[in-house]
Amino acid sequence: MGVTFAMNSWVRNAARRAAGLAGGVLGMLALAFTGAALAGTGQPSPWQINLQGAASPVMESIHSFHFFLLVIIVAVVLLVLALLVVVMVRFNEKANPVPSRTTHHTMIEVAWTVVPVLILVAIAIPSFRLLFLQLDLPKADITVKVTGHQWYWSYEYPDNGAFSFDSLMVPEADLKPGQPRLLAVDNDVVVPVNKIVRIQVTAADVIHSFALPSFGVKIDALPGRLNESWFQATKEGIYYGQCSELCGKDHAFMPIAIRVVSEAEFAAWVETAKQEFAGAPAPARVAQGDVAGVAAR
Ligand SMILES: [Cu+2]
Repeated sequence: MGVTFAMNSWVRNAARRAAGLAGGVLGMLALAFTGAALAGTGQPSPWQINLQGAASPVMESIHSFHFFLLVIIVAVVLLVLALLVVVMVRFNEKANPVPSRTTHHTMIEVAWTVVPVLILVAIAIPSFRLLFLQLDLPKADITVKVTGHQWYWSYEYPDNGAFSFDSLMVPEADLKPGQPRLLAVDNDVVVPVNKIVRIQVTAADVIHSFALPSFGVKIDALPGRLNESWFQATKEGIYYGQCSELCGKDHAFMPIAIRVVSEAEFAAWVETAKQEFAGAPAPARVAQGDVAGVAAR
């Protein structure tokens, strides 16, 4: 019981200074966070240091959760830093030539066990809530089936006439003005704004991963399996993603482009797409072949 944790004035002042510093750092982080969140929705932006801007309820929740974690970790780091400084200044050989021989302090030991547990529980609750939000599918307005191939994506619209098409990256030499390098594709996926889009994701050859940062979607595309997720795009515009599972030599060259349009524009696009993509090989058949292959094994 000999540990002297008396709050003398030096420690009290240091604590006050640390609290001021923590407030300042948190303020700066909040500023950086809002600044970064305003920029770069739909695609990465130069010097981006934060997550891409949110364009779906799930991504908004990911942003809040991310910021919540940032606050906790900054507080923990500052507390540990303050304790280290106190130890270095107050208990170095010169300041404290005869060290205490105390080895245990029940209250402190209970506290440094219980406090981290409480922090973890505080993190776990919103974390599980977020997982459920991502994977517990609401009633969908439309379904898009996504199949990953080496090295492009193909899409099928089972609710809208079951047409399907392949979507390949636009090579750098063919980019039109405004098309981002390594992200633009020849055939965008088109979906209506504010509608709940269920995506069913599979692969025809190796494992890929369908990832769209602004919608908070990242789900593996596995041969012989059908994974599901969803998004609800809240803003019209074009949103880019990339394959996020190392799938071979052109892994970096199979981007995803989703164009979010009004309901009327979507209906018009469906009509032209039905004709444009009539007779295109259905990627579903490839995937079903894989499913049958797995079942037969
Ligand atoms: Cu891939």
